Amino acid sequence: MSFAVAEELVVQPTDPRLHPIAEKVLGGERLTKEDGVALFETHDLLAVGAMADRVNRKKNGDRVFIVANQHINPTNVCILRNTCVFCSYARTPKEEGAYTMSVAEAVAEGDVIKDTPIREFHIVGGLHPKLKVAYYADMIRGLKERHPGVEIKALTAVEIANLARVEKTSYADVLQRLKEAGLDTMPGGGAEVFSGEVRATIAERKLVADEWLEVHRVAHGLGIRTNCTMLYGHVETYADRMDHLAMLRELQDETEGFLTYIPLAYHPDNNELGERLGRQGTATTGVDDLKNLAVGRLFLDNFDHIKTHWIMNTPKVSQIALHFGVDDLEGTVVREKIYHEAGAHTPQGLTFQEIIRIVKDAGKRPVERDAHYRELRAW
Ligand code: V47
Ligand code: SF4
Repeated sequence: MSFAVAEELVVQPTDPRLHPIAEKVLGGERLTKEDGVALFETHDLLAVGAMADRVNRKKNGDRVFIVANQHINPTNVCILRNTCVFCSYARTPKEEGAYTMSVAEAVAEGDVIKDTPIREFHIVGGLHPKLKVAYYADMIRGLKERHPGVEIKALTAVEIANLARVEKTSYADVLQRLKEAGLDTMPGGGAEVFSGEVRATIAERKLVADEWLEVHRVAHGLGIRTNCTMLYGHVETYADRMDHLAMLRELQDETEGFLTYIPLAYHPDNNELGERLGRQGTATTGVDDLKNLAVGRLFLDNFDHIKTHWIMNTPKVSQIALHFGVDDLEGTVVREKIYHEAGAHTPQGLTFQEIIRIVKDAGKRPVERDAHYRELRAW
């Protein structure tokens, strides 16, 4: 094929609204929130993907970061059980199906994976009215003793704020004590959508945007890197999505503490919101999933990594996403609970070999990472 033909094949935007945005992307200029809304509104999906792919390749080449990890959800008892109306996982203490693991049980959960050395435990759960910092600190210490070299990503900003409330202390005190026990990084959950109006509808009593951002600011100040998320595909508008992303970008400008951004696709089964919206059985579409990842890559110009959570996006859409600006794939997971309660039909875990295959089959290079995205092995 001649070079001229190859050049012809490079995706050009067919939607004229994307022309000024493409120019900004090519020139390395920061996008506005209005640009982001246009990217969500357009039907020119391939142009959005091509722009995001270009930005990603400049940052990460053909590397895709993978991790042998395991999720541990120590309790589903949550004081917000009746007000986070999108959540299918939480229970009241006496409700059927409520559980709280002992520290020993949670530590024993970490023994399940045998086919590859586990590198990261991801620990999140409900806001238990009685559990204290010592419970989580003992769990972190126990897992680290049993799995030398493992790293711990634990507790969302919402859980940290709840521990501070239960113990009548500051975010910094809670985080410092967990760091001393061995906490390495924090996951990005609980952000949902920052808009006050949306929060009033879907998560009335959850900590507000400024509080969520403050927990992460304090963590970054203590040297704890964190992730961030956005729960999309329910009642939020495109403008709400862009306001949310702008707040994340602003904090990243200030602290440079975020490692990766993960858009989370709303799952409508077995929760009050899905029932209210008449949405059961209708998860987000593949196009919206890909756009959320690509817009994240294009708008969050100060982030190195954009992660697809294959549990929610499916392994197939996640594989395609590797050509839509994504360089980070959620790991082996092992026993996922939160989204499977909400209707996810994906497996509860993938083997490390399956993850490597997904990446290689997409023409990309799998790179096993540690919690700080340092390269451990590449294929
Ligand atoms: O904050 C709850 C979401 C989050 C539903 O940091 C739901 O690497 C969809 O944040 N449909 C917790 N989403 C999980 C999370 C996460 C996941 C994977 C990786 C990382 C990371 C973080 O799950 C909650 C909420 O936004 N969630 N219910 C539901 N029905
Ligand atoms: Fe509790 Fe989190 Fe579910 Fe809200 S989303 S009810 S805080 S477990």
